Amino acid sequence: MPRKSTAPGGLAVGILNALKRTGGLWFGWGGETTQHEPGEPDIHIRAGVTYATIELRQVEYELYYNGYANNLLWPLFHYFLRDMRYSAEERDAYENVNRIFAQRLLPLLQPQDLVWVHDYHLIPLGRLLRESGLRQPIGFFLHIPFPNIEMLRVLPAYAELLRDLTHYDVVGFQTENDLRAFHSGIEHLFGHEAIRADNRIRVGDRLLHADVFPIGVDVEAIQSQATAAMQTDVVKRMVDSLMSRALMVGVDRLDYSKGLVERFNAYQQFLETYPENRGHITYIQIAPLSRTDVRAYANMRQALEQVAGRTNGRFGDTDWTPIRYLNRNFPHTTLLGFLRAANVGIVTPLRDGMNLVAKEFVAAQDPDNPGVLILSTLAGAARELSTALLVNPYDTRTVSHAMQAALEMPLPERRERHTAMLEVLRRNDLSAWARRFIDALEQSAGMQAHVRVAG
Ligand code: GDG
Repeated sequence: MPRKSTAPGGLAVGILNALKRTGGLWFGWGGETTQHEPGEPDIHIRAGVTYATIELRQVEYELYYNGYANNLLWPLFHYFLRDMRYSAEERDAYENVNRIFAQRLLPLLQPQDLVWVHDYHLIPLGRLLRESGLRQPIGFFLHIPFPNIEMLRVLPAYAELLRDLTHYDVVGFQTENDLRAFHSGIEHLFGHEAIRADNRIRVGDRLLHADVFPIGVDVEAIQSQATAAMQTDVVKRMVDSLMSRALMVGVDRLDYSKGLVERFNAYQQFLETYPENRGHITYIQIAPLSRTDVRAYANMRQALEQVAGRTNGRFGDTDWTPIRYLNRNFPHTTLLGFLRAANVGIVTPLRDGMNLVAKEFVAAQDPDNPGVLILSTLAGAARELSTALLVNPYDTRTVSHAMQAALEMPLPERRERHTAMLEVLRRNDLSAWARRFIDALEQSAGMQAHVRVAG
């Protein structure tokens, strides 16, 4: 569970909402560090969910969280080799912290519980739980992309990582691409015959179900929250401040994978190429700080401040600021209000497992007068949201043209594109996603049970 002070990422937003419906136990790092050996989990109950959170020792926070998880696995899985750093000490910490997690989680589990492990910080957890004698089904869902074997092989412990994944009963990915990449690793390690036609993988005496489970959003809740948010002071003040200018909005955790530098450059190009828009559009970029202790993030932050400053310095006027760039965390419902108010939603990650903001933007629109989504082909969401304006985020010239096309798009076309996307979102919303995964997990053991979540 994230600290209150940090921006909630997609993982927390997605699973917490799903868990509130099924009930169950959430187990994970509470976001606090300590100088001592972490004690017993802190347990509290809220809205039908039991939260069991543990602390990390400061040194483990450095080596495990900042180090192995966010300085190695995150960049590697997003194909950013330049930002990746490997250290054997960090690898030991990754194993150790997962072992502590397994030890602390075990006593909280009941025999009929299903266990659903989330994301790259916890890949070894399934094996460690099994080694401690846990028998019930354990599933794993990867929120970020999975790299092809040619990329994964860069990791010294790539074989162990792949083997760890085979200890789960169900392994879920966001897209077909990620599943195929996983297959490439399995094939490399265990041979082609390990992959069976029915999405099962056989390794030794274990049979696991590896499949695609694209995460969704709660469409109805977003629609009503976004509509209500339009009446709040903070959203009204923002809308008034536009003085009838068009609005483009981006909402991203401040992360190099989100393509913000390229996006800012594209916006600058757009103002150059289409000067008639100067003074008539405002671009609000909300980018709450994340992982501030990781060096690659500090470098990117500096680059962004430079481009934003340059654009505002060059094109701005006494009564117009082209980019409003905010490193602030807003309440989620306020963000939904901003998204609804926008004529253009801009989501251009260089690589992204799914990207919930793209889906939230679509769900938040007024169906009678929807805004236009510009979406990167390198976001998992592009597979489902195929009627967005799809762009390659590195191609800043094309992105700048897409901004113009979005602003000029006639209402019937906007509606048509939006209706198609909304339909896709409704078909595979957040509860459908969680249900499908849990069904797969239950089938793996033919049992009905409570859900326990480690995230
Ligand atoms: C990972 C994967 C995958 C953003 N700023 C604020 C805020 N947010 C919310 C957004 C959205 C969530 O955080 C971000 O989700 P994303 O999917 O866009 O990105 P990641 O954090 O990288 O999430 C991603 C996701 O997991 C789920 O599987 O889609 O690919 O990288 O809901 O609205 N929320 C609040 N204040 C903010 O300032 N309250």
